[in-house]
Formats: sequence, C-alpha cells, structure tokens
Amino acid sequence: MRLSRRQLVALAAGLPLATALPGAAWAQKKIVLGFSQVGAESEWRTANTESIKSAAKDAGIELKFSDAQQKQENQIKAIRAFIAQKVDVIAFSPVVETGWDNVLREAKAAKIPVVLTDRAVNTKDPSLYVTFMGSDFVEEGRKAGRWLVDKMKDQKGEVRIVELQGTVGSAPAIDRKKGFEEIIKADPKFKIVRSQTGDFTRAKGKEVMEAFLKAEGKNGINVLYAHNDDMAIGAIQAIEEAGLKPAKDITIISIDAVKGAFEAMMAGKLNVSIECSPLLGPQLMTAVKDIVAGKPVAKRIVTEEGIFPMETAAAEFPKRKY
Ligand code: GZL
Repeated sequence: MRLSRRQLVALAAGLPLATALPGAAWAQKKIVLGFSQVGAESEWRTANTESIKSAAKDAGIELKFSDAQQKQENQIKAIRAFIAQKVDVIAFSPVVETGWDNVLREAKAAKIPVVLTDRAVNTKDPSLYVTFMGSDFVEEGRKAGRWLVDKMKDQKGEVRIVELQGTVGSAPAIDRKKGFEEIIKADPKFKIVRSQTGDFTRAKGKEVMEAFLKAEGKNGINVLYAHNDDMAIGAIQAIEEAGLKPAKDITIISIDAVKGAFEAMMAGKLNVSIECSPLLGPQLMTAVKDIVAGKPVAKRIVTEEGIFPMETAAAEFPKRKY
C-alpha cells in the first residue's frame, strides 16, 4: 500500500493513520464549555477561578467564563447566553440553592448538559443536571463543631458563640450552619447568641463582628464560628480594634483553609480552619470530556478535605496549593 506524505508523517509521529486523513475529517472539534462563576468575593473564589481557567487550558477546552458578581440574575443571563451560543457543556457554581429550574429546563430543551460545581441547587428534578461536584458542607460544619466540643471539653460554664454566616440562601451557608448545630446541640453549655450573614467577604465580616462586640460587650463572646476564612479575617480586625486578643480572648473557627487563614494561624490569631478545596478545575474538565464522549459520570463527586489547627499551620503552609 502506497502511503501519502501526510500518512508517512503521521506514522513517524506515532499517530494513528486516521489522523492523516485530509482536511478536518480527523481534526477533533474543540469542546466549548460555558462557565458561570459566583463572583470574586473571597480568596477561595479566586483560587477556584484560577483552577478552572488553568485546567481548561491544560485540557484544550475552550472556556467561556462569566463572573456574576454574586448576583443570581447575572448567572441566569450568562447561562442563557451559553445556550444561545450552543456551547457543548454548561457548568456553574450556583450562588444560591433555589430559582434555577426554568433556566435549567431551557438548557435541557437545548440538549446542553449542565454540571454543578462547588455549590448545589435545590430542585425536584435531578435530571436538570448531570453531576454535582464539590465539598460536603454539612460535614465541614460537623468538623467545626467537633473541634469546638473537644477544645471546650473541660469548660464548665456557658460557651457563648457568635456566628458569621455565608451568603443567605447559599448551600455552604445553610449546610455549614446545619452541621455545626447538629454537633453542639448535644451539650446545652454551647449557645449561639448571635448569628448573621457576612456574605463571605472580609469587609462584611468585620462590620458584623463590630456589631456583635457592641451588642454583647467585650466579655460577652467566647467563640466566633465563621463560615469562611475571609469573614474570620475581617472579624479578627474588629476584635483587635476592640482591644481583645483574637484566638485567645475569643476562640475563632473558620472554613476554607486559604493562605490568609494559614497566615492568621501562624500569627496566633486564628485557632483552626476546616479545609474546603477550591481546586475543582481538573475534576470538572475530566467530567466535561466524559460527558461529551458519552461516558457515564457519577451524579455526585465529593472532594476529600482535612482540618488544620493553628499548631500545624507552619508545617503545612509550604505544602498548600491555594
Ligand atoms: C464553598 C464556597 C464558598 C467558600 C467561600 O465551596 O462556595 O464560597 O467557602 C466562597 O469562601 O465565597
């Protein structure tokens, strides 16, 4: 059989002969992924965006990326734009749990598969998405609760807790509260005396902690439970400005385990951070390729995570990837 120049080149490159077919007959069409991101509200979100963008580049997937600035209407607009552009797959991190059924039905009608990353949606129709990949936020709340119960096991009197909740209506805020309360309710000495959203941001976390301190007085708070490190870091500023020692006068527990949390722990200002990995990019791209190739994808992909107390921060910090 006489081989063409193109086939000879392909063979020399160790490629299957099929790649030597003329024209685009063999060229793989680039997968196009539309991704709607919550926003840029926290160190966690920045690391998550970086993971998705770099993983798409490494995977050779064309990424259409949209930042919703923490507004659901912007995410819905972006998803509709991806449908109009006929992308191959749509993925998004839903800023809140509810209000998605209509736009997800439009994606289903357009035969565009949808992947949920990081946060879940609350829907009666699970056929509206292929898979949800992300952390178990209830377990993250339980880990925070278990750490506190152990830390306070010899404490006889009341343990007065203030709570900085994440974005109202978001899966992490709902579930981290649920898991934490599930654990501490076993002992009546634990009391959540104030609980309010800081919307996952440093600025709001500081503002709400200032209000907590004003309302409860300098000796009225024993523990701060913050649903993410950014709010905890904002609260630490408020605690110091009130003349108190963070992590000593007020025990501080937070979630994410971002760089800022390790820096605060190494400075002796944060007691513990529960890991919530933002590095979902590679898993997302694998799922996208499998979906396009018609392979089965698990309905739920859970990210494995640890817990980092202040005492281990310095040893762990050099190994951290976000
Ligand atoms: C959790 C993620 C949360 C982080 C916050 O997976 O949705 O949103 O805990 C971020 O830092 O803002």
